[in-house]
Amino acid sequence: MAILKKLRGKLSKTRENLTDKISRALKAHKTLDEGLLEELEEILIAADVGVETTSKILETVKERARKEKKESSSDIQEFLKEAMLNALTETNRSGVIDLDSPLPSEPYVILMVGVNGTGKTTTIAKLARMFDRRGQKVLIAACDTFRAAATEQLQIWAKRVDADIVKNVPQADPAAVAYDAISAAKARGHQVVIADTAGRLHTKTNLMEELKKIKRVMGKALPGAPHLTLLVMDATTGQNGLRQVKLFDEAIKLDGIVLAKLDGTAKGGIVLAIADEYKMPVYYVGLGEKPDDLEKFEPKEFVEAIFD
Ligand SMILES: Nc1nc2c(ncn2[C@@H]2O[C@H](COP(=O)(O)OP(=O)(O)OP(=O)(O)O)[C@@H](O)[C@H]2O)c(=O)[nH]1
Ligand SMILES: [Mg+2]
Repeated sequence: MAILKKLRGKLSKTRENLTDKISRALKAHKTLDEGLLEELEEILIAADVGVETTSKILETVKERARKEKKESSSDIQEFLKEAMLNALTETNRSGVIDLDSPLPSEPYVILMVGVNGTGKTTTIAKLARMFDRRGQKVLIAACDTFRAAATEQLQIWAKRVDADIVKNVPQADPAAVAYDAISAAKARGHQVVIADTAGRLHTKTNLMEELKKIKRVMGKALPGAPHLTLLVMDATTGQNGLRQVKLFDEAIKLDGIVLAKLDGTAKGGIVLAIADEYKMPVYYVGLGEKPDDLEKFEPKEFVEAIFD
């Protein structure tokens, strides 16, 4: 499968750091003894799988090895793979909207949030490209009115991916931009609205209040909007990033995550921690800086890509 091949290439750092090390450890130990378990624990934690998730995974592996009386390297590897897949799929995925299917509402409004520099604006361009390729008209709302040059950056992206844009003057109220964008999309027949927002620290209460306001005002422009609120996380930030999930979710209720910059990290194990600790689905992963470098996150493909 072409996509699996691409994923494999892009995830090479995580493969080297996680699965290659696991293979070596399995080869060095012949049985699932304490020494091997400790080594596996170290490897998983170093790849950002998270302490709790790691012990859960290893517990499952140990239990299966004991029950099925199998502990060859290939058996253990298979058990590990399955335990990881389980951790990835035991999220609230039942509520996950498949953006490949016909959109449940038009315009379909997506709100993108996250701390500074995680990849929000780039991800918006990538999503816009994806919708455009399917013939869905996209309007981007330039709600980052805070950072100088944010609107220009977005405008360049919009042009590249054939999306329309609604903007306002610097320091304008981002909620007002969101309102105008949704009204424009309704009037001009856009199927998708994607709102860019300024990067903000999850610990800054006033900035989180601003996001709440954007959400509220979106709902006034179109009942039910935003339909999807996504947190863009930077895969290279590691365990610290996990607190972002919690605090953004508490403030504005997230539907899921986009994990950007997965190509640049050896610590791709972070997806396991997100899924297992927060039961939060990862919708997409960013695999580069270009508009086509976005892939839908499929747990099975991900595990295959890092193991085989
Ligand atoms: N390698 C890689 N780089 C990425 C990816 N996504 C974004 N970037 C880079 O990360 C940097 C920041 O991206 P932006 O999209 O501007 O991030 P942002 O969250 O909008 O930033 P602020 O608006 O300042 O909060 C840029 O240099 C992007 O090219 C990705 O998936 N992979
Ligand atoms: Mg931005």
